[in-house]
Amino acid sequence: MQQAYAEMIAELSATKKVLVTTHVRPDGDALGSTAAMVLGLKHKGIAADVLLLSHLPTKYAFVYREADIAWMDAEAGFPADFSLAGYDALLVIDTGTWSQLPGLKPYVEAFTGRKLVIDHHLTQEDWADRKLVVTAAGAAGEIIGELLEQWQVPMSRAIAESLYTALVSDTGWFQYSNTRPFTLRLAAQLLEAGVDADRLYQRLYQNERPERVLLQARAMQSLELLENSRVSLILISRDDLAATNATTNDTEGLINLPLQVKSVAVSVLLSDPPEGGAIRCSFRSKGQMDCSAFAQQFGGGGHARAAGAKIPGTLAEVRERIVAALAVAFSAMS
Ligand SMILES: [Mn+2]
Repeated sequence: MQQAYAEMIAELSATKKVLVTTHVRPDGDALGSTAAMVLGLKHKGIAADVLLLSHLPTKYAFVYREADIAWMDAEAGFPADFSLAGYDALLVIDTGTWSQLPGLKPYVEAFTGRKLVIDHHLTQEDWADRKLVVTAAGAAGEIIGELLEQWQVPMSRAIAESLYTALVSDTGWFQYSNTRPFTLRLAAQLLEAGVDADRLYQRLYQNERPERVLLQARAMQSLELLENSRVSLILISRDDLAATNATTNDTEGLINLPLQVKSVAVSVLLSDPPEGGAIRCSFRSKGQMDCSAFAQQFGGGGHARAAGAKIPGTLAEVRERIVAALAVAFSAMS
């Protein structure tokens, strides 16, 4: 594994200008990891630009603002003058699959520079020239933290705050099973570098817009318990979003709420995006069911305990399909 880090560092050291990007709908890990990486590259005298495939989410905008990270936004299409031609390398962080990188593939296929991936997801596709994939890492931020240390980049407060945001976002503030001793050792280093954890906690968890909490209240009214209360199902319709003035981003984290029920082994959230297109399906498990395998039967993927898929159809149709597949999965288990 040390060798894999050394090889990625050698790749990056050979560049003068890198484009850093991450998955669509970036979360705290995606944004914190890319911010820390850009700061690390700049420290090494390497120019780095950021491309986001979605708008910068309001909740995490502070990560980029405070680290003084500029970014291009391709949510509404790629900028007319966008090109990879000026870059020595493309560095994709926190995903390794095209489905998470909408619109990017034609640019990457025409790109003659190095294609690099740093990720912690199980689901991978083979298109990169070099990959640093650590599936044991709770967050991509752990891999970036390790890489920057091996590259001897000093742990500035801005890097530390970015990485702390990455860690706490993907580990549920160190509560989920993906938290490992390394996660906490790195977190300790980040605190020593000056992270204000209380301020970050308030920013991330006590900073909600009322629209989001109203959406939660409405979504929870749709809660169904299936399979002997081992499965929870929440539906979010376009009406729910419209009535509460909430956006798709406001659904983040909602899937965790039913897991507080003791009997619930798997939580499922289906939402109908207001912009149209396939139903977004999210799956969370306490460990009995492999969500990644479950999602793969619908063309999705992810981790064993957290995965997702996009399934075409109406909310009711997709609900039927998911409920039927869950019945099969649970009959195989018991
Ligand atoms: Mn991640």
